[in-house]
Amino acid sequence: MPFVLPDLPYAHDALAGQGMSRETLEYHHDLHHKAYVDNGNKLIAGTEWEDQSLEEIISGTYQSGAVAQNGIFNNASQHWNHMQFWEMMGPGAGSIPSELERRISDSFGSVDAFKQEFTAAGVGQFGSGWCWLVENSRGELQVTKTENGVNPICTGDTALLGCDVWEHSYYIDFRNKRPAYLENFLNNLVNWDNVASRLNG
Ligand code: MN3
Repeated sequence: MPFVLPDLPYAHDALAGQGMSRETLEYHHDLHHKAYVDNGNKLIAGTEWEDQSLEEIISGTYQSGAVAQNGIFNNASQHWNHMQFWEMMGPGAGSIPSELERRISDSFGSVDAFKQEFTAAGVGQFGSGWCWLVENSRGELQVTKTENGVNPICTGDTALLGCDVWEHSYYIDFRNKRPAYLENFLNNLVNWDNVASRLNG
């Protein structure tokens, strides 16, 4: 199925008071995300992937490991990653729902300890990529990091929270200060209700 660029679930300036400017969202959503959609559609046209779901394209091209599929994988996975990323943020910093807070504390000791591990994963991802809070197949919460467009679909995990640590995500608002961007993301930008809604059980 053709990739479609969704509208942001809020106005471009809705997160400006929380550390993500209108300019960042104009570049990041309207240009970067759109490019993954447009390039992905060009690459899947006329191929075996054309009629597959986005998730099938991501896991199928990743598992094939074929160099010829890299372009399709990269654009499909980045399209999926950004759709999750927009939904995982929101206007107004809400509190963490109690069930999610309990699961985080059970897995990491405390919410603060989770935030430290998540930030360390994002800071420690050399070059472009993502850091994640995932629920694995055993129902455990884990922090992971991935390079470029690789995401939890590739490892069979459920993405609860993901943060884009490509420079285009933070350079306008935070310049080279990736740790400050990650700290602000966790404390001011995350839509914890959305994160909690992704738990499997
Ligand atoms: Mn990005």
